[in-house]
Amino acid sequence: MSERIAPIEQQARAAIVAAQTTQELEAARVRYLGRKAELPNLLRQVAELPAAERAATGKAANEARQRLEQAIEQRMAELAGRELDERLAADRVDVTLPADPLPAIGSLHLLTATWREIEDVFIGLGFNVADGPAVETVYYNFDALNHEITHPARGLTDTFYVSDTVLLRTHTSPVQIRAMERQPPPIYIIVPGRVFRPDSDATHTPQFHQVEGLAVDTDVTLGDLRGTLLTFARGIFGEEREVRLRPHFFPFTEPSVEVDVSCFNCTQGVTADGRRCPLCKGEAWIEILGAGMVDPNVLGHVREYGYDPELVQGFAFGMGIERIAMLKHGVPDLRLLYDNDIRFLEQFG
Ligand code: 2NL
Repeated sequence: MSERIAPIEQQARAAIVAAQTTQELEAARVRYLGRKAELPNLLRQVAELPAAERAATGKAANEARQRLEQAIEQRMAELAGRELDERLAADRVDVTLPADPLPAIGSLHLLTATWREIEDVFIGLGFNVADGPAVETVYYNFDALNHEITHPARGLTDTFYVSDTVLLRTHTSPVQIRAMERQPPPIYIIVPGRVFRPDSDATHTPQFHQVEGLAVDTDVTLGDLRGTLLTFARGIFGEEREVRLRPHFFPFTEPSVEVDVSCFNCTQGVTADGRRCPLCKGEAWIEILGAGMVDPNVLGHVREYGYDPELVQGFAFGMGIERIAMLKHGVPDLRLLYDNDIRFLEQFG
């Protein structure tokens, strides 16, 4: 029996060396050392040998098995290492490559886009963009802007008060007072920003956005205001637009006007299919903002900074960014701007 051991071992060694994958090597292990393999079978038969042969044959077979097990283990480590290297090389990802297809990169929110479009028009006219604090004092928000002590906007129901003298700004006008304190005339600025009023219904949110504008110089007229707003209306709503100024009242301007833009959805209040225009309600005009000539009393509050109402005058205007965006894009409900429904947001890429 002992003479059969060496050829089996040799054959097994050849198979171990020939195995090129861990799978092939595992198959060789089963074939040469498995339950039904020749060498283990031989080992089981050792017990039946004559006593004189038993020890030497058993020892030889056992040592052959141990050598094979060791050889398999060694080869297994080698092949497993090689396979891991190959897998790592094949799976390598260059994280600096662009994804394919390119992922959606999102878009500006309609309010942000509108904010920037408005800025662009006024920057084109030579205005600078200013900003300032959202938490203001009663002085900058009302007193310096010629709001009578009895003006309803000053009441607790129309303004978020932090204390008797501190509030959340109800418009961005206070920034314009602050700007005049820092810079003598001429001044041409617009002030976009977040403002706060305690209204909350289908057409009002307690937080919204405004752009105000201010021009103070020598020889500034209502005609300059009209021309500025006409350029604005055409820049935002289309080159065919006209503007119309109607008398109004604001505490900080005198005279004051409300400004309409000619409807961009109809002609003379009638749509192309002959019906009353739903956008302007058949009026042919749409109100877009309020404006006026800066009240000399307002300039009086910054007289010491170079704004003598006898020497300079100015115009000012204010508009709601939400309103401009909704009119321009036909958004039917203010809340759509704040719900962040992806189906709405994606329409303004
Ligand atoms: C409106 C009307 C307006 C102003 C805002 C203003 C600012 C200063 C001086 C004078 Cl510092 N006026 N701002 C003037 C007229 C109208 O806003 O309906 N906004 C939505």
